[in-house]
Amino acid sequence: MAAPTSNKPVILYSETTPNGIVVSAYLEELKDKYGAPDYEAIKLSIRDADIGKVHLQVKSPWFLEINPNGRIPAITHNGFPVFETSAILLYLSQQFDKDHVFSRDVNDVQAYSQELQWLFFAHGGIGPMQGQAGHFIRAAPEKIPYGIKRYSDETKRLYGVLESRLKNREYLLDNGFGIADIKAWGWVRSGPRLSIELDEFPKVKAWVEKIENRPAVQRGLNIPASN
Ligand SMILES: N[C@@H](CCC(=O)N[C@@H](CS)C(=O)NCC(=O)O)C(=O)O
Repeated sequence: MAAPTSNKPVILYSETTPNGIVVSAYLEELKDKYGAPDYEAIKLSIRDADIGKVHLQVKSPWFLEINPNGRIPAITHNGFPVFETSAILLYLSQQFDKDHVFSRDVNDVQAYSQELQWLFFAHGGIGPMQGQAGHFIRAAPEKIPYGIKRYSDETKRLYGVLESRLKNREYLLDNGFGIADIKAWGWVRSGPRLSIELDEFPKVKAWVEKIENRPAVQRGLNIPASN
């Protein structure tokens, strides 16, 4: 079966997970600031049990054409596919954040590098480590204390890096709230679900709360809506 169609310029394929919500929150931020992009959110199943049975499943052949990695989130913009959360955030910034409200100008070499550094830190560090902690704590068929400890400790260490970064600044970059914050926030907000309490990291806790209070972010948490 073919990909679902839409007459909107941007289609978001997602689910309300730590990776999914960063893209929906950012799309809502862009809409608040610029009134664009107009987009449609399509909810995909990430359940293995739905493979081959449910058309809107991440391993469906039509979706693998959009994201060969078979994971949410992904977008298409006028038919052009983009996958990986941070690549999506950067792409949407170049297309829609024309005043560099949420993202740095590639020509401002150091500011842009700072943005990439924190995006990569969150994308390559917090996401995978916390994802593995979640797997060993909640999903693994057997309880493996070594795996639980290794990934929980590493996640806490990374939160410690954020804590020191936020000691003298409100947001991760010098120039205020933006895509690096959104990317890291998506995971850090759910640390407590893995018993990684944010009270240990007061600056991080305050930063999460500030981001969470943004109306666009609140809307993003529920996009795509449940069926
Ligand atoms: N590195 C990817 C990670 C995406 C990811 O792991 N997505 C999860 C949900 S949060 C998923 O689609 N899992 C389905 C599967 O593994 O089959 C990104 O940043 O976009």
